[in-house]
Amino acid sequence: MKPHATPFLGPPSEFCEFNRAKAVVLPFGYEGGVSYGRGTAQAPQAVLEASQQVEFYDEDRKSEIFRIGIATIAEPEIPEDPKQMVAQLARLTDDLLKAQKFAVVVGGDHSITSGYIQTIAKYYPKFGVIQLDAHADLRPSYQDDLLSHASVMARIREITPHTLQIGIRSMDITEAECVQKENLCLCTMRQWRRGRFDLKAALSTLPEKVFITLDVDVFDWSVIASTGTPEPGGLGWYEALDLLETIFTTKEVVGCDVVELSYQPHDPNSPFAVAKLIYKMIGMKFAKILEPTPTKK
Ligand SMILES: [Mn+2]
Repeated sequence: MKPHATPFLGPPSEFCEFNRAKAVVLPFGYEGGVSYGRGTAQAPQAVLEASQQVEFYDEDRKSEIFRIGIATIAEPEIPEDPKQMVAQLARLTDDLLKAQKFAVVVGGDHSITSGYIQTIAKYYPKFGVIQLDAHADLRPSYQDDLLSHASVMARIREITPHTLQIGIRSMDITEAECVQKENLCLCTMRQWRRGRFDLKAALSTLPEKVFITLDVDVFDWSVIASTGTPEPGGLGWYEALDLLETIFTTKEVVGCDVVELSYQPHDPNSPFAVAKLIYKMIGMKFAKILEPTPTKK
């Protein structure tokens, strides 16, 4: 696979070599399904550029996470047609899983997740999907589009019934009925904030292997402001990191994507936060093998 000209983080070149990398960042800025704000097509490039400013050393891991090897794939030409786009991402992620990489896909709008999930289903007969998102994304279809970003969890639930949705604060009545009728494990942002959600208990109902799909609109605007369909009142930075840490230490995370960032030239903070988040998640994934980097006293 062709390496990206701006590798994630910009570490010394031997650490972004594909063969030795344990993690791979795949930029995939598909924007076909965005219904409100635009700018997701340029988001992966903005994240890669912002990532050059992220410190190599991570104070939580007490380690330079990049040493496990993080390769970055050149962004492909993405077809406009949603079906072809999903098939393309399924092929690309298949190549990465075949090579036993932990692949982080950087979107792009949320419709791309269907492609990655098809691959996960091929490799793992039983897996769960944890969605961090402001929106339930459970509409059977949206604007006659089955592959719309507003329907992504409906599509995923056709592949696996094991889903957990956290941070939700926007849904229509059909989605609310679906949650009720199918008894879905969904934690609204308000339930989360009131401390009425037992995350560990919810995680224990999921299979051991899980995929995390993180829509950046789950965050509060003070963390990430630039997203296609913003909703007030989301997760704080440390709150999200603690939540993710619990997932990564309780389950085997087999893949993840970060979607719906929108590139806005006046906002350098949002892509930087996404870059740092991705670095932290890679650190969580490989926490057990990361050696603490010696620091001078
Ligand atoms: Mn969303």
